[in-house]
Amino acid sequence: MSTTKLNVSRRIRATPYKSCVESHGVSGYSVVNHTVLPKGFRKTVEEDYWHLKKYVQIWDVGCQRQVAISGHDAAKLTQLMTPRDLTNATVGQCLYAPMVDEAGRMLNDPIILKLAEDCFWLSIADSDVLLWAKGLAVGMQLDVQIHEPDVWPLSIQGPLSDDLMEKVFGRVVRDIRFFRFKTLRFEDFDIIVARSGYSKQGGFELYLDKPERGAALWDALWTAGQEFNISPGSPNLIERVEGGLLSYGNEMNMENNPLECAMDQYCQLDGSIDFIGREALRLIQRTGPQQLIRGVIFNGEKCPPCQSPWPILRDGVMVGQVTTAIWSPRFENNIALGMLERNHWQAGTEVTVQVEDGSIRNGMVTDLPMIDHCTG
Ligand code: THG
Repeated sequence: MSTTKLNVSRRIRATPYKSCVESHGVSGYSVVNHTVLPKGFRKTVEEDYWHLKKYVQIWDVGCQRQVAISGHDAAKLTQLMTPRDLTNATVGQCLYAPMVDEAGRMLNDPIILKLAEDCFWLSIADSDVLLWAKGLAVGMQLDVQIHEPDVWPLSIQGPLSDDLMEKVFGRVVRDIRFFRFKTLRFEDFDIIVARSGYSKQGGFELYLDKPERGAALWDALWTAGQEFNISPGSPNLIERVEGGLLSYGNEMNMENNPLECAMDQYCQLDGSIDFIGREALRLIQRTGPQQLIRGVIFNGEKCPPCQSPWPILRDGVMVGQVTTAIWSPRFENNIALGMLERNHWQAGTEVTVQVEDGSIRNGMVTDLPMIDHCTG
């Protein structure tokens, strides 16, 4: 039985997997892209963490909404929206891409799926990309169609993902390369299956476009997953922080640029491609970013959730802010993501963290993803 009291409506949308997550005892939801995101089941976040690193989980990530851009100018508009070079992207490819405004500020960080030469899906994080895309298309008189398709991603994550997926879709799933997708058959319809997902444990994302078959898809995976000790789950905060996976609205927002977000590998600033915000980013690149997202590990008892940024100090002077923090059972320490000012972001830098419960903790800056030797 669900104990949550979140009322859904047409503004806060349910997903096609609603009855499935409820029957598994979902304990709470977040709301992303005006859609519910189930965040917990019967296990604690720590139990979920160990389970995710050992077995396989099924996640309702229907909140990963798609902005579909198609038509003659689809490739042009999609490229205008991101500094990531899409020139050599191939059909069947997924590309993690910062999306910026005219000042080079982060608007979103979607995964772009190239479905055809003239059709792209932006699988978005939590901001209204549809409005930005439509505004650009109208303002620039582009020949495109833009809409939010009735597509509901379902994620299979964990080291046993391949074994589970092979049982449902056949050996072909093993041939899907990282950040590529294939169209596969499920019962009597086709479904896009990508090797991607919001964890570092490996897995797949299934882009269901038949919401009325959501429960059937979930049930088939659930049944096949029994021998692999499958569990219902959700993006795991501990695993995500250790893995250095960023969350739009938490680690970054419209005040940040992608260079601060350590996304320089996704920014083509040599002038060879045309995108909105290019000159602004080139200017920032010339001086280098003033701050950078880094890992922080800090001591003391289990920290509370980070709801407002926590000051990071060095010798009593503020040099950054924690954006997300949680206790890691693997490091047996608190771990965090945070923005560190220049001259203070080098791994090994000793800092203190002002936690929201009033306590002051000793900590150290780490590389991302966090690896064992960071604990010293
Ligand atoms: N899957 C899909 N859509 C999404 C997310 C997702 N939209 C919102 C949000 N998550 C976007 N954010 C991320 C962040 C990191 C990654 C994916 C989406 C990710 N990064 C890899 C890494 O950091 O190791 C590498 C990506 C690459 O090399 O291109 O996977 O999870 N559908």
